[in-house]
This record gives sequence, structure tokens and C-alpha cells, in this order.
Amino acid sequence: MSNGGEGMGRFVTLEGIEGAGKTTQLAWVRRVLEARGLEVLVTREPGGSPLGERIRGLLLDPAGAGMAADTELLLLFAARAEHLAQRIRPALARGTWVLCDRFTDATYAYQGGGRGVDPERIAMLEDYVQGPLRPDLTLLFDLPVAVGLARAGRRCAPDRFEAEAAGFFEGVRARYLALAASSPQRVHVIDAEAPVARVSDQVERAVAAFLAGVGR
Ligand code: T5A
Repeated sequence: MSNGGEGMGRFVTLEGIEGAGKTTQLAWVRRVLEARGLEVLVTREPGGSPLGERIRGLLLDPAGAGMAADTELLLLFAARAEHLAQRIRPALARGTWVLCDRFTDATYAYQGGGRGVDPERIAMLEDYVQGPLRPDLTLLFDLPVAVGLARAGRRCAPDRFEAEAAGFFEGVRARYLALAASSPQRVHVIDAEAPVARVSDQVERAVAAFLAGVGR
């Protein structure tokens, strides 16, 4: 079951490999939603709450190289539990739309597709931490791994995930595309290799179609 009962806000997530352009397009999605008079909370994972941001620091710190896959998985869901309790659920309950840079699809993609964690374990934690709450709309920014890594690499020192080899991100991308194929109603694949303006056009069309579907 997805979120979205009467009077509730909707839950929109942005996903993709490193350098896919999620953060760039987040501002655009916000503008599209606010232009319809919707109140929007912009947030991110891992993080999004004061404690969650501290957990994010642990997860991204290159000094944590070699962290056990289960430790990583549990830290992600601990941060998510806090994020849901402190920010996401209260916002949705007051009718605010939540726009989140990454959520549990990232766990299926990175920990499942990248690290090889059994997806059934992830599903178990997803049910435990989220109950029936799932994103209403997910925009998956897809592009070749080499292009994303080149974009991400232009910035600064790599974090613990960015330091992974290209093969890891091929597994992440493949899992993301498999998730999109299994949930075509919720997950919209965006060609993120295109120039920024063309990516924004695709995003606007996907969001407009979703808004029409929920009567906004
Ligand atoms: N993680 C997260 C997990 O392993 N499991 C989980 O469950 C969760 C939630 C942090 C890490 O945590 C991992 C995955 C991540 O490794 P993050 O903070 O979202 O996640 O970090 P990144 O995904 O690394 O964020 P990036 O900034 O690298 O990617 P974005 O946001 O997709 O890309 P963006 O918008 O910053 O753009 C990157 C560069 O490309 C340019 C931008 O100007 C920027 O310089 N750009 C374009 N250039 C050309 N054409 C376009 N269309 C462009 N769009 C953007």
C-alpha cells in the first residue's frame, strides 16, 4: 500500500546512481509542486533528521571502509526510522508533500544490488520500519555508470560509497532498473544522460501525469 489517504500529503522520491542529477532536479520538482499551491518538505536519506544526519556521517566517512554489510544496512534503517518519526510521517499527516532525495529503493539497489544483501532481509526491515508506507511516486534518474561517476568525480574527495569500483555501481544500476520494471506504476525512469533542460522536461511530464492522477 502506498501513502496517500484523503487529506494526506504524498511521498515523492528521487533515485539513481552517483552523479545522476537527483539533487539538481530536486529544486525543479519542488518548483513544479509549489506552483500547484502544494506545501513541500524537501529532505534526504541517509539523514533528514538531526540524529539521521549524524548516522549519515558514519555511513559516508571513508574511515568506515570495510564496515560489515549488516552494520551498514541497520544504520540505514535506524536513520530511516528516525527520519520517518521526526519528519516524514508528521509532514504527510498535516498534508505536506514530502520530496526525498533517496529512500528505501536505494537500499535495495546499493545494499542489495551492490553489496549482495538478500532482498528478503531488506524487505523484512522495510516492513518493520515503515509498516505499509511506501513512496507514491519515484523518479529514477538513469544513466551509464561511467557518465555518473565522471560527473560525481568532478567535485571533491570521494565518500565511502563513491570510492567503490565501477562494477559495484553496475550492480546498483541494474537493481534500480529491475525495481522500475517490477513497479512501473510508481517508478518513472528518466533519461538522466540528457542535458539538464531535457531532464527537467521529462521530470515535469512525469510529475504532471502523477498530479493529474491524484486530481491536483
Ligand atoms: N545510500 C543511500 C545507500 O547505500 N543506501 C541507502 O539506502 C541510501 C538512502 C549518499 C550515499 O548513500 C548511499 C548512496 C550514496 O552513495 P547522496 O548524498 O544522495 O547519497 O549522494 P550522491 O548520490 O552521491 O549524490 P550526487 O550529488 O553524487 O548525485 P546526484 O544528486 O544525483 O547528482 P547532482 O545533481 O549533484 O549532479 C552531479 C553533478 O552533475 C552535474 C551537476 O551540476 C553536478 O556537478 N549535472 C549534470 N551535468 C550534465 N548534464 C546533466 N543533465 C546534469 N545534471 C547534473
